[in-house]
Amino acid sequence: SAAISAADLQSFSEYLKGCKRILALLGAGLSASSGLPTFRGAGGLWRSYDATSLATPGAFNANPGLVWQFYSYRRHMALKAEPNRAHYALAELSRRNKDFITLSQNVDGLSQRAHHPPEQLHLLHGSLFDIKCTSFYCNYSRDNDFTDPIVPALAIPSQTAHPDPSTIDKTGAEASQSLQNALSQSRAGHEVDISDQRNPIPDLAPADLPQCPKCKNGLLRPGVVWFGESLPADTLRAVDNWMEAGPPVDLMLVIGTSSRVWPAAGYVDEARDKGARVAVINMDPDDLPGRGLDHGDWFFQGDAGVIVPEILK
Ligand code: BJW
Repeated sequence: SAAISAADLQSFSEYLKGCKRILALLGAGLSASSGLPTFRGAGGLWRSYDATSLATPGAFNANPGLVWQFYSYRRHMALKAEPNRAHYALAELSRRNKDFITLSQNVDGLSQRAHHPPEQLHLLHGSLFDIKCTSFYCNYSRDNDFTDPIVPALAIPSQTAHPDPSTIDKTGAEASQSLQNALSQSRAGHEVDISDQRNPIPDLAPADLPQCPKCKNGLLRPGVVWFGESLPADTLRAVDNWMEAGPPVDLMLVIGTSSRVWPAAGYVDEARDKGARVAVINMDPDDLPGRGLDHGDWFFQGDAGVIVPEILK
């Protein structure tokens, strides 16, 4: 890519050859070239909502139907998207180097679908496809649920146009009919984006949303980490163990993240304190991690989908 200077590419490649312990932090920009919108900046809107304003327990409690429509749309889009060359390049580097771990803030499942070795992939913010009960007293959860839509009422219009009869019960069929009516301005037979601003967002009753099969009392929710919630304890522990275990960290890759969200962003300075040189891959030269760039760091400006496979080659 024209954005990479030959000198930077050469010094990075030379350094990479001698690296043993490598850490990567991934953000939404990695999946931008797979067509998935990021959270901040251009594309950070779902309909009229700021995407980050919906990613809170308060938003879910206030309007679970709205928040479920946001996540149902994101599940659908993620399933339709394909991993890009950067996801594959990172998976390949993991296979070559068992002392390389990746901390992903992404919940879209694209690294897993690019066959990233699971034991080297730590999901800091959970997954859109893990589902858990919201009831404080219930511990129900299930992973890798790719049902789309997860309940009929959450179908987007292109799905309700040709409903799969096997997934629709009576209540669900009624619910999906009402969604279809609510979105009747959409062009029949086309893949209609639920983010289309002309269509009103249907009001969904809690009864139409995913229900817990165990306690039969709580609503289910996506197994992602919302603002104010703790990151998965076992994941944090595994990352800490890796940090503490070995010799110094040689390299920290920071790919497609605005580095605004904690504690994820804090790993960059932690790796730096352990000796790591940092390589940032981002479209925006202002989105630098922690203390910014040091002498000996790299900044590769541009599309991660192009740059990451180029520099890891
Ligand atoms: C490209 C590109 C291309 C585009 N190629 N690049 C310390 C200080 C201040 C606040 C806190 C703190 N510690 C904790 C907090 C509170 C809070 C926080 O960080 N707030 C800040 C925003 C101020 N953190 C938390 O609440 C965390 N929990 C926690 O700390 O618990 C303990 C605690 C609780 C309460 C108080 C104190 C402690 C939880 C954070 C959970 C974040 N969850 C979300 C939603 C997940 C579910 C979902 O997907 O809906 O995670 S928010 C959202 O942001 C999502 C992302 O993973 C995360 C990071 O965003 P990311 O990936 O960086 O995306 P963008 O859009 O921001 O950036 C995209 C980048 O790509 C840009 O730079 C583009 O330029 C670039 N780009 N196209 C390359 N093609």
